[in-house]
Amino acid sequence: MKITRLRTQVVHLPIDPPIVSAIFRIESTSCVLCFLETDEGIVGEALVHALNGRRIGVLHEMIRSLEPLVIGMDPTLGGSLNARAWKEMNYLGYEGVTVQALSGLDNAMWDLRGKAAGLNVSRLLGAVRTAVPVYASGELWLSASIDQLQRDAAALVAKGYRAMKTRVGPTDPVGMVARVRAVREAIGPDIGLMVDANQQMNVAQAIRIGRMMEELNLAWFEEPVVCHNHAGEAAIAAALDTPIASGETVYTHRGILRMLQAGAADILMPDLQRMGGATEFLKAGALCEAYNIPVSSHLFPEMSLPLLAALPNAGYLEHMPWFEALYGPSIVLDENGHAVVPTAPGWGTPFDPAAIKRYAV
Ligand code: SMN
Ligand code: MG
Repeated sequence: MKITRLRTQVVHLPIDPPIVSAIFRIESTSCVLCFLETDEGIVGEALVHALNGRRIGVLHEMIRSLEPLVIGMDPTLGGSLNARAWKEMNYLGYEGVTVQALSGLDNAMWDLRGKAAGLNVSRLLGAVRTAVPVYASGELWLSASIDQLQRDAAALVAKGYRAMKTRVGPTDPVGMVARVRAVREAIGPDIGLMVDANQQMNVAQAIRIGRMMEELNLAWFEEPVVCHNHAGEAAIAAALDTPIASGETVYTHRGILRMLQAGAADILMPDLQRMGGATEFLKAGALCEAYNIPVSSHLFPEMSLPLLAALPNAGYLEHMPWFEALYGPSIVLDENGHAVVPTAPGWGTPFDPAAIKRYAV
């Protein structure tokens, strides 16, 4: 089998109503859909995204520039892609748009490999499980009132979720903790609850607010401080009983390795796009295993689910529902509130062609 063409399609997905975290107001996400076509008619699919439609053109252009790396390649012999991509990317560097673009090609290649073998990516890798613990991440934003937080949290439990994440900011610690407490009261003691500060606190603020939240029995306190401050993250992790989660903003397995070496967090959450695709995500997962650190995914639930199913040290799948506009209802919960791993070949969750037409730019 040989790859004959990289086809790309930009789509624009509105997020309505807009959502607010400590770092962003988000009104939409745009995606570059990547399709690797082959001489056997099998097509590998993946997506790469950019918030609020900003710089999606840059990402698209970068992806297009990598097409020569895959033309003529047999996807089941595609292990040289990354080594050749690093040479290509040397001048622009190994963080940012270069690596994010590579993720589109690498992830489409993994879809092709699964489809060529007739196996879901999870089973191609030798799956550890058929369902993965999942948390709801698409609600409970800073834009919600306390009443709405409680209503939305209760509704998530009613839908079958056994865990969910809310957001916090650095201002008004007492008010902020009251919001998290309100969610805890709405869901009871047995549902997992995470909070995410999106890097907007300093170390002292994070330790103070973290101590105020200890009694709420959080599953984790995420990205308390700026993503480069691994020493600060480590100080917060040492000061609090609540586990610290971080890692969504670092690049490739080397970024994850630096965090592990610094003892930056109790739970690492590599982002499939910032890793540079599944090949790097799996390396990051293995490094975390060596450090006895659980791995949770960041965004991209449809592609992250089969990967977490194959990691012995998998933690929670983040269920961010934005991409369901393209796939249809993609994350199915079982009776334990875990996400059922698809069994169809490749990622096992194909794009809906009608949805692509609807959202095409
Ligand atoms: C997040 C990341 C990107 C966009 C919105 C929210 C957040 C998360 O950090 O972890 O989901
Ligand atoms: Mg986060």
